[in-house]
Amino acid sequence: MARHVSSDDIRTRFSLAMSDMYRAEVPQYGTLLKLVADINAQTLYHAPGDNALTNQGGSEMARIEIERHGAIRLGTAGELHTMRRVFAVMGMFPVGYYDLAPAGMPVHATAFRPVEDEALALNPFRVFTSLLRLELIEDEDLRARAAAILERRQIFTDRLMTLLDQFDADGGLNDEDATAFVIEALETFRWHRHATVDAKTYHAFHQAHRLIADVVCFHGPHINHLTPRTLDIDATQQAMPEWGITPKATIEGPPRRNCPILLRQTSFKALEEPILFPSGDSEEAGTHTARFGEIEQRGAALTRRGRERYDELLAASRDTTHGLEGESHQRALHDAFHAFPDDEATLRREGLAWFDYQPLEGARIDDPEALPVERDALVEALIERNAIRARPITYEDFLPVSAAGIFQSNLGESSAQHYAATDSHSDFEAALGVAVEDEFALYERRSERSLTACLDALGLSHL
Ligand code: OOG
Ligand code: NI
Repeated sequence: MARHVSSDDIRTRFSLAMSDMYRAEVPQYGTLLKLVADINAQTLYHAPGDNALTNQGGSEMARIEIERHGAIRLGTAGELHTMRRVFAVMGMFPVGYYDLAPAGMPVHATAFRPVEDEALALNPFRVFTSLLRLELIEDEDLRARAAAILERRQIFTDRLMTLLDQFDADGGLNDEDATAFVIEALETFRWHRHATVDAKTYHAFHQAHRLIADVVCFHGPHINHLTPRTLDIDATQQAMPEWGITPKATIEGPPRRNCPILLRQTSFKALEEPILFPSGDSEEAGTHTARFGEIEQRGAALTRRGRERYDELLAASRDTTHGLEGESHQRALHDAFHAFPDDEATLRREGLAWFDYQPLEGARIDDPEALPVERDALVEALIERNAIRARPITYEDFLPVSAAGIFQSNLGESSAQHYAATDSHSDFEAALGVAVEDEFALYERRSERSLTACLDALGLSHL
């Protein structure tokens, strides 16, 4: 039997193919890639060898060039279930649950992404995948029509379904089948110029919520953006107009800091694209806005405690940042985050961010009995003695408040509606067919493993 291609390889083949497809479909995405590559090269050129911006080391720098995230919006539980199987072929698993209803979006979501260190280092491709919550559509008739339309559509090709069964039975795909898989899976993410419903139906859904029209009226869940990772989001945002791109007014997430934390994002507005509605025997021209561009800058993953502090400060910042844009918004946000420590040692000692530990070359401990036994104190002592070094772990996930801001900026501010806060975490997992992984547990495991490896290397595994 021919050898199986690794999931990491299939993921990279797929993400490159998707990037090529999106560049051909949305040329501004290609411009954005060039701009980000330019800014990243300049940032690295001017950065000292070892600094907070680039402190994640060589493997982190290697992945930046191909690092992307994208987003799709699905219509039914069945679609989400099959999508999970599609991503599993690429070594991508559901991490985190994002409820967007409190922010006025009738969807909930997860992020499919690699979870193991080696896979993340090779290519951390992620797809923010939301599922429409039809039960939040108030109009009963509209809800029933949406459900009927979605029930009829098949967003996966027959060949893809066969390949999924084959993958599940054999535990992998050979080279030829992996190539077929990439081609077939790409079809699900492709843009369709032809709406599946007439103009009147489209406008009825659009009126209820623009997101509903986007999910219900097309053959499939077109990829709506692909996001490259920049090393300096402020510089990129500033340069966007010179490159003919108009960014949204504010950067989502935390302010600029010496030690970047979590995720900062900004996007350019969705394009108004020509579409065709079926109309009797002919077609009727219309437009649809869904696809946009986005950039992101990633920093350290926060512990639960750090994240709580972040959420509190962000919520409190609303009082002073409200209505502000651009530089003045960032200044007010910066002030609002004054209380959040901004050096690695304090972030580590106060248990606010996750760190990865590596033994330093030639390090030896001759007096292990002199070391403290308590974990945190031990870590600090080993760092003090130059036996190990600590690096912040990169945040690999998303932020619900920021995601809502990105949704809104391309759907229009008026898109936010009021939905009763009914958490449907368990409905989502029932549709998915598995539980989503807990992002905090993944970071903790990674941190723990790296520390255990350090202790082994230093002959301290008994501690
Ligand atoms: C997804 C928006 C969320 C992000 O980066 O937070 C997102 C969507 O518009 O479908 O992509
Ligand atoms: Ni995004």
